[in-house]
Amino acid sequence: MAHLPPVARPPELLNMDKLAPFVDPLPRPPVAQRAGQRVVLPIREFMSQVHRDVPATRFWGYGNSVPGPTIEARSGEEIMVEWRNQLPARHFLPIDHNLMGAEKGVPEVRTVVHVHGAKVPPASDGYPEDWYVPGTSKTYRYPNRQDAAMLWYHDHAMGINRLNICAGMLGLYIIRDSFDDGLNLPRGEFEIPLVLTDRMIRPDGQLYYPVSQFANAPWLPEFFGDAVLVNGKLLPYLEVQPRKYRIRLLNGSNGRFYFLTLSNGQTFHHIGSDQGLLASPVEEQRLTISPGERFDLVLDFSDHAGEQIVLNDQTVRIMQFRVAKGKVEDESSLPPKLREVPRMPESAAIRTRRLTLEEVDYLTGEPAVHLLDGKRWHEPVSEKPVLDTTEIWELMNLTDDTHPIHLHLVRFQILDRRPLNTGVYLYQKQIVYTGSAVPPEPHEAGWKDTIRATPGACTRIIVNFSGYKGRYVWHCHILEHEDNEMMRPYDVVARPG
Ligand SMILES: [Cu+2]
Repeated sequence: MAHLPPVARPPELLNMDKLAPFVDPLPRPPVAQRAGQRVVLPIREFMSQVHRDVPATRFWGYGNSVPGPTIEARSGEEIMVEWRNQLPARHFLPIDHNLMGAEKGVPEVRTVVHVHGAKVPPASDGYPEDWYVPGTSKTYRYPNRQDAAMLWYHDHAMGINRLNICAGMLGLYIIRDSFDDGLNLPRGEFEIPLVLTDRMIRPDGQLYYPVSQFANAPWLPEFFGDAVLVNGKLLPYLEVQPRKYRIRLLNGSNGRFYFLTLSNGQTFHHIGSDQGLLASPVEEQRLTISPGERFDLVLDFSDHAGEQIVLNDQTVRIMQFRVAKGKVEDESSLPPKLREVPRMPESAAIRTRRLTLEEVDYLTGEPAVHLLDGKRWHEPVSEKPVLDTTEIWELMNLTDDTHPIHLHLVRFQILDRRPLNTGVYLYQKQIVYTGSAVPPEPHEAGWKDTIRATPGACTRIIVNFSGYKGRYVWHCHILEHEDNEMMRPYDVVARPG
């Protein structure tokens, strides 16, 4: 079992049960302004109200909103983004100086931006050690040579990533292409981004980040807040017409998984995964989304005129859809066939890597660390796939938790998950499967960049390492794990000879 450090008693927090529900309209993040191919985004401190009855909250984010302005780009059209660090000199969330890259003496406030899901040259990928301090800026190049998909940008600074993202440093990045346009899916005002982030909020509106009882080692292995922000608001409502909507959903939370249903039992038409459209829509009544994942959905309210429908996470209310009465013309489509997703055959792989996900508990009572392949961040690079080759990565999860694993640069497909005897593997390094391989769920059968590696199982993914040579990272997207060693560099290398 996980060895958890003792948690310091949190201060009084906002009582979510006493908060008036559905009094704030759902905000839509603004679209980032462009001057030609260029975007400039300041990273700064600002105040924003999360609820009508709660005093304004201090955030650190992009532009003036959480989520930040949405960057819109066309597939194949290169853009440049200048990310300006205009943050204050002191951090307002608890830094743990024992974590890799956050040692004493390293500047407290630093940032570097990664566009999650983007295929970019290494110098623009936001390598965690490429952070920079307030008063400086970096301009990154995004070639956008990839299919239409909803990506997202966020902080990736070494050792404080969980704090920076918790403070508000995230936003959406949407790539569009003519194929997607041609499907006539709901668009414009009928396309709604939904960004879910859970937070702990004090009655005075300010963010709280939990700490251990050790003043010199405040890191905790997980963060779950009971205040779930949707596009930066608590319990918002959205007025909709009785017609189809396209919902672009991101789980931008540090560690929370959501289990989403609609109060009227209505189905979600799942049309796309992290890296773009599925082959055909998948009907679901319950969605499970892990940190970092994106779901592209169509919701059809045409049979629900006049209804008030609540989006729930298990038993917790998240937001409300208010469907107008009457009938409207809906010229949009939900095609039965979307985009072809050619299955990558296992025979395409030139090598298979077996990589463990492990949790190490210290007998001394120190907090656990999570490791990839038993290695820490600073150990020599061990994964060096050759450019334009295909590999199978076997993610052997020997822990009791699901870890959402994300690889930078690439898109991949999941082959299967197979339960195994973790004890035998840990102590004898032998694989004893305890069941047969389970194929991906239908909504996972498209292109992915973040995959749930389930506990006590081997999750196999197949990856073509195309795009660029150079150094990237792969990591768990539970940010508390990522900040404490559950991240490794990997190199895409030239073909030998
Ligand atoms: Cu993890």
